[in-house]
Amino acid sequence: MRAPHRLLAGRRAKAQLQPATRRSNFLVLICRALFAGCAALLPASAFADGIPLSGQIGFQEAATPVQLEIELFHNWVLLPVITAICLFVLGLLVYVVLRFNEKANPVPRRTTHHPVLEIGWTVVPVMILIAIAIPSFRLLTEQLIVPEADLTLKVTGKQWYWTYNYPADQGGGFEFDSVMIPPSELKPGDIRMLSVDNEAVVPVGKVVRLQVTAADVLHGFAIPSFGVRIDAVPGRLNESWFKAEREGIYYGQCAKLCGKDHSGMPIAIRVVSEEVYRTWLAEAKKKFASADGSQPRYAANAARTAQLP
Ligand SMILES: [Cu+2]
Repeated sequence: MRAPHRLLAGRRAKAQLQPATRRSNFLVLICRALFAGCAALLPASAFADGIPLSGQIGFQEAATPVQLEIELFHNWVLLPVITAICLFVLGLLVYVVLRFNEKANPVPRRTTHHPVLEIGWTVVPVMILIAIAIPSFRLLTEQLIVPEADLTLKVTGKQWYWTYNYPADQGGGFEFDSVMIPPSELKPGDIRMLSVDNEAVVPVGKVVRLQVTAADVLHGFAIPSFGVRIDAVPGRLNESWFKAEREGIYYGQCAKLCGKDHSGMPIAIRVVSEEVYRTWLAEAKKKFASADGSQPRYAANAARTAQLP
């Protein structure tokens, strides 16, 4: 049995936690337990980081707290609600078909209004929508209000590749283009339509502020494992953030129809340890210091891709 003072201290600590945080922590624990259970039944290859898998249903594995909350919200709120509604409507339809068909009910009642029923079927869906909207808006707010950031990554969408800029005041001061590797030049280990020549690199466990814009038309910067999806709009700077909790490489794609090579501008973010990040930063500084923009490289790749059957 626990000593009374320790019990009290535990209760006090619990009381200090926000109820929403406690609930959310509880859900996170349940989700992780279920995930671990399912993971044991599946081959290790099913959990490769940050890529969609053939035959996959559901989300890519979460690598940030925001994406984990999105998964919880979807799996434990939206799915049960929509399943219950579908079953209820199906039940009503079956009941109506059986009970009120011409044979079973030859003389129909002539009732046309039922105020209680009408108010009920208006108010109940409104209540359901409000119940869904509250956690949904909380999630949206969490995605868009950037906590104190450890580093900033500026992203510019272009037809049809991404440019990443590492600001000088954070040890950067360079930018580079990230262009998809054409299918004809893939090497072993590369992923068709997802691998790029230059990946963006960020340290693990750090809050990365994303500043996203576009140079020509609307693009969408979306990384499923990070729970990030934000429009890249010419003349406008949109902000989001992520905090990757595991090392690995995470892929995303442009999420706005932006032209003929919309499908050919993948996003690849490599999450590494702090030391590896420092080393990469020093090397990238030299490598990209004299880069004058690699639009010619994109043009050359595009020309090669166009020749493919
Ligand atoms: Cu695009």
